[in-house]
Amino acid sequence: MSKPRILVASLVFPEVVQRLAQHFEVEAIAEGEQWPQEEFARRLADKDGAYITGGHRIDAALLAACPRLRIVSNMAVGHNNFDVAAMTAAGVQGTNTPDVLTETTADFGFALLMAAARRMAEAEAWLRAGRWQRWRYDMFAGSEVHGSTLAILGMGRIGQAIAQRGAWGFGMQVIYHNRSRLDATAEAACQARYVGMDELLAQADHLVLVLPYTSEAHHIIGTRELARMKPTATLVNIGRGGLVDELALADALRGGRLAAAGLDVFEGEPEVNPALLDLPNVVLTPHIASATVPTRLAMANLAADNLIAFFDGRGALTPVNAPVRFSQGKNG
Ligand code: 8YV
Repeated sequence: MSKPRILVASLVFPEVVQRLAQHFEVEAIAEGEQWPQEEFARRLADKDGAYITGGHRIDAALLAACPRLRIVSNMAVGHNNFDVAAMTAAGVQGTNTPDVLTETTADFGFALLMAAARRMAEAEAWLRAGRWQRWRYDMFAGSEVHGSTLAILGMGRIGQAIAQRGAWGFGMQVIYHNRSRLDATAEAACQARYVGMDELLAQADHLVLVLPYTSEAHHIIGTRELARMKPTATLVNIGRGGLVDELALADALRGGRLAAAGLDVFEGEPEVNPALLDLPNVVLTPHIASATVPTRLAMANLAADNLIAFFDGRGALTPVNAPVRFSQGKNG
């Protein structure tokens, strides 16, 4: 019986590639290489499975060109790069890496909130530029974090972990909006109160976006929403760049209609909108919310475990669509 063929299309820990190679015939991208979508599709055409980190789009056209493909394992919890309906229709299993990154990502979301509200990046750049001649009472005076109102849009696992940090660590009033309301036990665990979108925007001292990106959530924060927020408020985005209309945000930050922002994700990443790059009151980080060594290793191993469990017949561990069963006969 030949081993399933796997394409590892993004760089990942060498030890994880070695693990995969014990189970599969592996073709892996090498340091310095880049596979644009067409090259990715060409290499995937004769593979049974793919290991990716979210950069590649899995849609109907790609699936039609990859008749052997049975599973795509995403090393990320967000899977907006998957056309889940097309994958299900093609009998292709999609998997992601939930849970293992929850607390780490929440830590970073909170760090970004604090950095933006307390003007840390701006102050640091100023100090490094040698501009600190004397201390002033109003130097980099920002907004309060403890005791303020923390508003969370998207109350999944990461949203709840951020809420807990705010409520229990910083004595914040936590409000949230989500497609569905949490049950009473979950609300009590993070001391969070469910509100409508308008109230969320109006009450927020700090608004954190942590909802999944879908076409309905495209630019969920734009000119209209920003106008409803307090001019002293902070906006933090650790979800996906497409949640925010970046030009509207840059405009609000420049015009003093929003105090500060912290962004870890960008609509055209790795390109960053030049309108944001020039602003002092936005903290910009390169999509690193889950980036600790132990968490990235846990994500990488879970993505590998999904492939291993799928092809040995146990079924994927963390599927995002209806479970698909692998049978050796199907691919010959
Ligand atoms: C990933 C993320 O590191 O898991 C997600 O959805 O955004 C990050 O944790 C990134 O997508 C690359 O895999």
